Amino acid sequence: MTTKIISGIEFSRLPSSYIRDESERPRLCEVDVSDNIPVIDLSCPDRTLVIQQIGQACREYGFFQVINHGVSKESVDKIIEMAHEFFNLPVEEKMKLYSDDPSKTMRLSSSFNVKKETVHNWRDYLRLHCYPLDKYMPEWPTVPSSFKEIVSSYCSQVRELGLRLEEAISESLGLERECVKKILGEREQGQHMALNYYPACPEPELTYGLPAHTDPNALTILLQDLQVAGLQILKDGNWLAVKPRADALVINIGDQIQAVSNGKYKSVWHRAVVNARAPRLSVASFLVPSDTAPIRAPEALASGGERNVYREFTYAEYYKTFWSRDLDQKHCLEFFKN
Ligand SMILES: O=C(O)CCC(=O)C(=O)O
Repeated sequence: MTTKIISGIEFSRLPSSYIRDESERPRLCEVDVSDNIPVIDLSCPDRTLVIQQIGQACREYGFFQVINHGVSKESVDKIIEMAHEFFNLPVEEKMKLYSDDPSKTMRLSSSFNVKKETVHNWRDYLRLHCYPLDKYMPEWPTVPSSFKEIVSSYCSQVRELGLRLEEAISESLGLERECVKKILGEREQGQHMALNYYPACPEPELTYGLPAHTDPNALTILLQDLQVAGLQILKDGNWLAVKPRADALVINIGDQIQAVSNGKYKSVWHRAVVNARAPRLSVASFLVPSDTAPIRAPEALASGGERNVYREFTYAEYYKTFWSRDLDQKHCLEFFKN
């Protein structure tokens, strides 16, 4: 990379280090925009129905949207506005936070894993650890001055939503409500956040914001820019564009829930594409197992005729494997198969 970050820098052509081989390009005209992923209303009083809808979405898509999710509109609006403000800061200001070391608990970086990848991605991102807040907040950015207040409030609300969803996912697998949460480390589960910024791209057909990947964590809660679409998921071998919806958050199953469900729910490939018209922003919140919790499917899902698809591991071990590679290689869970 000639510059370490791309937000705030003018490009008339896509630098060659971002150009994918012809066979790997996004082929944007072939993407399906006719469908949308399931929308689940969490305020529905019929809990059995909600659990059944969640189970079906997890089996068929690995993705769903939630509305009436409990994260306030005020908080959503504020974090989007603040994130734009952050990425519009002068390059020198942002570079004070730059690091390409994935083990850092707060860093601004670019692309995905610049030390491991051969082709770069058209994205800058600020990655934060967010739980426990009192441990990590002191190292968060202090510019814009509202950063800590806005992000901490958003994180707390998203965490509650994530824990509720883990309960519903547990029940949808026929398990006790608390079962999945317990395996992942109960309330000690960690939480990370990526504020993703994809600047307008001079040649969007040649590159990605993020190439196809699955998420290494348990559950992802994504807030999408309303103005600019870019998230696409792989469904039955075709890429499907997820239309941003004003009142919704996008949820996807990560690798850890795939492991805990013994492969019944899939951590689905998804990607972010870029466009020439406008920058795009997304806020991804990740619930992650506590570092030492033994990750394995409960007996109810891996007994009788059903063998355990994955060996037991810890998230610390998994995370190290995930970040030791480029992003769009084979599914990281393949390394943990029995
Ligand atoms: O920006 C998006 O829509 C996708 C973000 C994503 O997949 C990620 O942060 O892992």
